[in-house]
Amino acid sequence: MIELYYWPTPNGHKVTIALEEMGLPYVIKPVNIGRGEQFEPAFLAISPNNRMPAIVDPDGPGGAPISVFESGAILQYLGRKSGKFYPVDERARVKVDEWLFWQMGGLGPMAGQANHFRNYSPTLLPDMRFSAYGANRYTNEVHRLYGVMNIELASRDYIGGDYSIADMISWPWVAGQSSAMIQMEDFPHLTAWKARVGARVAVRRALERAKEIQNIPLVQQTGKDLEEARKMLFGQRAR
Ligand SMILES: N[C@@H](CCC(=O)N[C@@H](CS)C(=O)NCC(=O)O)C(=O)O
Repeated sequence: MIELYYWPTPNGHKVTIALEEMGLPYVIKPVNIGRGEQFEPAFLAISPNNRMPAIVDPDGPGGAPISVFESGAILQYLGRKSGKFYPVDERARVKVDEWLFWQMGGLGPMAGQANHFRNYSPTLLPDMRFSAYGANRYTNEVHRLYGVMNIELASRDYIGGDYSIADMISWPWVAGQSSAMIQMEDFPHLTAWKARVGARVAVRRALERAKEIQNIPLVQQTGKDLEEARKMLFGQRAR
């Protein structure tokens, strides 16, 4: 069974959605990023960037185990392994790859920064003058990126072709907290896609799996623990 190193965030949801869609059996190994479990040596051995998600497939190429980190690489690996939602035809695959990398280099990081500047910087760094600039810059960029998706989705039901890992990778960054900062009425085609993908049985199942561990608190919500968790998550430099 594939081991999924996971915490219920948009980047984590991408992989549960893919595993559910592809019908690959998996077991969730929670990585409590608020408690620093991403820095444990056993986890760093499979994910040297101290970020989840990561997977270990005991039945990798040649029947030997393989580990994969970075959600884009994980989805491509699972698509190749299952032969599902990642076309083999080169022209169709290039389309999926374009949107996959677009998400990895654009939508995910920009929405992540927008969430950070909007939700955390005012409380973490009250004396910093630049947080409004950061919030504004990244929120605008998410708005621009949503607009790009909206145009793509005006003429098709899914991103870059048939339903694929390109949809799975972007959906959590449109369906979750990120869309709360955007006027979604500006993007009717994107809104329809969000509902279309969100209605899929496998996507519903993936979000149910998240609930299994959502009861584990990310951080203690008060006092020193919260302070420590935020310092660890938001003040990282090279180790
Ligand atoms: N590019 C990575 C990003 C993963 C990522 O940012 N994961 C966050 C949670 S959403 C994490 O593990 N954070 C732990 C930390 O900041 O130490 C991917 O797509 O897999």
